[in-house]
Amino acid sequence: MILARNTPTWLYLAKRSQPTATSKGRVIAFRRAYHDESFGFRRPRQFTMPDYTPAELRNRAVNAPLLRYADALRTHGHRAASIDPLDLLRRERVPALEPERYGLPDPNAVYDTSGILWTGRESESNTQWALRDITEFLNAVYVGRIAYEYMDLPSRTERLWFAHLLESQSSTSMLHCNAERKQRIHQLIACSEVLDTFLQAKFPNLKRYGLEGGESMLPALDALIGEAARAGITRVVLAMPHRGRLNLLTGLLGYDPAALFYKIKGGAEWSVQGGQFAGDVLSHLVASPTLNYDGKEIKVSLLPNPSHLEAVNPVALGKARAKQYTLLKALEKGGKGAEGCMLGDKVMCVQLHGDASFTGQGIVMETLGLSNLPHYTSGGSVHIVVNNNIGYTTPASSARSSLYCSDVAKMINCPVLHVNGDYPEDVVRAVEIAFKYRNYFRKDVVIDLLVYRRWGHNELDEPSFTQPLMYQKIRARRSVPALYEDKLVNEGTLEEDTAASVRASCKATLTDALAASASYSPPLIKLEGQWNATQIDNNDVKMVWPGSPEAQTFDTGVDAEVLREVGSASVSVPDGFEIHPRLQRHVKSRLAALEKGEGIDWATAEAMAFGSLMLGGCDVRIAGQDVGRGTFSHRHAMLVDQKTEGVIVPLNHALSRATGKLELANSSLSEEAVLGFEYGASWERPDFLPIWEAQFGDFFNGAQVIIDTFISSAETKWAKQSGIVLLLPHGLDGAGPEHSSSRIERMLQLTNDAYSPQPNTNVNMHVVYPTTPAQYFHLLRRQLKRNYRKPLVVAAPKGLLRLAAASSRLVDMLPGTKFHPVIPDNAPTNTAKRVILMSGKLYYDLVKERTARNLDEHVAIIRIEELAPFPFSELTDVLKLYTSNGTKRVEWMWVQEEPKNQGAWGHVKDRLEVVLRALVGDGNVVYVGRREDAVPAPGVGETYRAQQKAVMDGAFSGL
Ligand SMILES: Cc1ncc(C[n+]2csc(CCOP(=O)(O)OP(=O)(O)O)c2C)c(N)n1
Repeated sequence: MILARNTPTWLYLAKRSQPTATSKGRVIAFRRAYHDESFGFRRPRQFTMPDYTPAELRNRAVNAPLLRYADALRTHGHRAASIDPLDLLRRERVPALEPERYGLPDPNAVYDTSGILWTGRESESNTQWALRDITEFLNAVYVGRIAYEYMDLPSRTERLWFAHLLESQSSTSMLHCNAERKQRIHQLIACSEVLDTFLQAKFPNLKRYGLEGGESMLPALDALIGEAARAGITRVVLAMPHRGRLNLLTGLLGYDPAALFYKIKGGAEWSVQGGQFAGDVLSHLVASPTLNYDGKEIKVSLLPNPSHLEAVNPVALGKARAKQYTLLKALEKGGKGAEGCMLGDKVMCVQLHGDASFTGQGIVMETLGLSNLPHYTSGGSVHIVVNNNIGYTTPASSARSSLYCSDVAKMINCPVLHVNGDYPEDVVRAVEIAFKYRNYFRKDVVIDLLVYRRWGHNELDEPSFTQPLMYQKIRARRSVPALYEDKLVNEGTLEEDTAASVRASCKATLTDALAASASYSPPLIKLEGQWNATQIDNNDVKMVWPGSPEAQTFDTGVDAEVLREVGSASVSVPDGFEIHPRLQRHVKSRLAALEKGEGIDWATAEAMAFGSLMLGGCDVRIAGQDVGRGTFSHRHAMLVDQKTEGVIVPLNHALSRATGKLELANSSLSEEAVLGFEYGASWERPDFLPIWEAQFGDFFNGAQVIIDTFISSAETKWAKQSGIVLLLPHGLDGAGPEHSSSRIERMLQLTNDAYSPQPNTNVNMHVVYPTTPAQYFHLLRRQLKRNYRKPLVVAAPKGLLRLAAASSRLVDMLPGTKFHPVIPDNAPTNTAKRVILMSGKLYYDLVKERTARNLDEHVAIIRIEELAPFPFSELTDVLKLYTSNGTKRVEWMWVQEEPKNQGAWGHVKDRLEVVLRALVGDGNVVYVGRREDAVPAPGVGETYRAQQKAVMDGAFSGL
């Protein structure tokens, strides 16, 4: 371990720490084996600290008061530490820190500290310390400008790890501090101040969310990225909000200030060919530079984010994990094997937060909750809360119910380091310690960086309207860079002239860049790296933008032998693996359907889509609550051994020639973070199919922020493609208001689908309501069998999953077959009196009812399977059959089971009119469905049935 090299104590610790299997025992280990490892990931090593030696234990008993005193300092030191630059934290006297309370009244008394303190001098046998020295020592470690909260960690090993590290390296200076490092810190914070001053002078009306007061954020990140690079990490996925973003971009991430000024003056950040790029605001700009620390390269990707604070957190986590898998896969492809590559070895997720948002936003808790879950951990994120103790105008006292803004992180037993941002060297030290923890244990860690905000929320705000006293204090302060400069000059690390020339040179760079911005033109955004070209079905595919004329969909059909091979692999059970007796029927009926080539249900079609993509080298991941079995107990893509609870994914082990993998990620009970995570993963590479399934469709509304601000808009705002699929079980079946509707109307409203036929349809996301397994099969495959990527929202089946009428034949999936946006009626068109246009599961009820009423000859039922983009031309072709010489021969009717203000009606109405007017000059369509309602469906069974009957009666009345 890297740590062991640094100090003798660490060598000692590393030698004494032995990897162990898992603390939870072998059965659980086995149960989790699939979840932790089957998708190619390796679990991080686990460490257990050995017990104290017998002599140490004896001393701990003999000197129990001293032990209590030392532990009190470790536990309560943070309550007295000088961590707040403004000293606004309510600090009380902390009696627990006084030795007298533990029966230790005499400062001169000498105690044996072995097994109690970890002074780093154990090897010198110098364990006899006077109480005065012990007090001084413990106060220096625990009651300084860094405060630690680690004593509540449930892991004894982690607690001891902290105590060892902090006490054996108790110097208040940085772990690796030298003059060069100090000068770099100075350069970063001084230039940050120069930028803020420059922007204020040149663009006084700009909201720049400056970093003044919080400049230590830059050396913090610099130290973190540098430590990561030195430890062998090659990628950092970084998420951050508005505060100080411009300072970070230009100060550390190499963002061209000319581009910044061009943007400030109203220019675009990119130019895009063939897209519908709208761009985003200044405080969401991005950069992905490759930085170099001591010869080690590290690529830092600052992700774009919406204004919704903290919403980007799970996106970053998902991207970081997916990136890790890309690297593992590349290793395996190169025949290197991935054994040496543990989670977090090469990729690190870093999340910056504001104090008010970190405590206030629920997605923070949801994302933290994912951090150590199988299928979700990325090997530990480092969180830095840039804590200015105020949010907009809300003081900490009204922003949180807890003492610290970081307290939410305690729910995952995450250590927290609070550090005073006025002291950049302490900040760097805190960051280095935090990184060591993350890298040793591969778990999340939080740095609460206490700073202040010199101006209002933005520079146009007046903060003393609401915080007059706080701002009196702030205005009386010299800036952080100025104070640090003084310190370095006083200690002789920096010449005054050098300090001045650092600032002058930063200013000159900005002045030149401002002049250059007049002739600046934004770069053409390109599809780079894995997004430039990929392999789909083992063929090289050059990727393009969705709006490009070259954008196309390839054949989604698959050979019958391959379908049969995949289908039977999907239910193959290895010898000795005991599946639940009731699943025997599931296996048999799938095999029988494959044999016959008909009666193929949705789960089989899905498995065949997954497996065929895997054979083509693509990976598939389906995430959400209980997805392995499936909410409706239909999928069973993950089987559980009845004797051991061991888990297999048949497609992974039985489809041996597949080079892609299937990951079934049973998620925590979250929607927003889990969808955000999947969405972040979708940004990683195009040969990957990420699917999020809601337990019931309506629960997506807990993730609405992700859908609004990422899925539906990222291509337009940020030129980001995503092939994510949302499976949202939809349909009224008597289950009441909340399990009936995926609110498909909202998805449709979010699309930019055109109201009339357009030559080039680049809709922001596709919304479909398929009625057959074959349609679903083609849709899933279509997601990857294209040279571009597009989000897909599926109103997914519930009751249809087992409905025999809603099954498909193998021939519907063979080469040459495809997804049909419109499914016509097979009945003769010349006898039809009415054409019912509709979408989704009601089709099967309508067909049954039509036959029951002997109306097969007179009513045509036409399914619109793809609602966005609206299939103008396909529908026109079908409806033409019901017209003669430009006049209508039938009555047009739209039938839906959803209330009128819901379902697809609002979306289709105008578009149907356009189609019909063009065909027959009259766009009139009769609406049949539920009337307007505040709920998607009633909770009273009788009412539901009466309403459903009324819809049916309406559909066939008057014939
Ligand atoms: C979800 C959400 N709610 C409200 C806002 C409006 N808003 C922007 S910044 C801000 C204050 C944020 O405070 P904090 O998280 O402490 O960060 P700071 O601006 O102090 O750095 C608010 C309320 C937002 N952007 N996102």
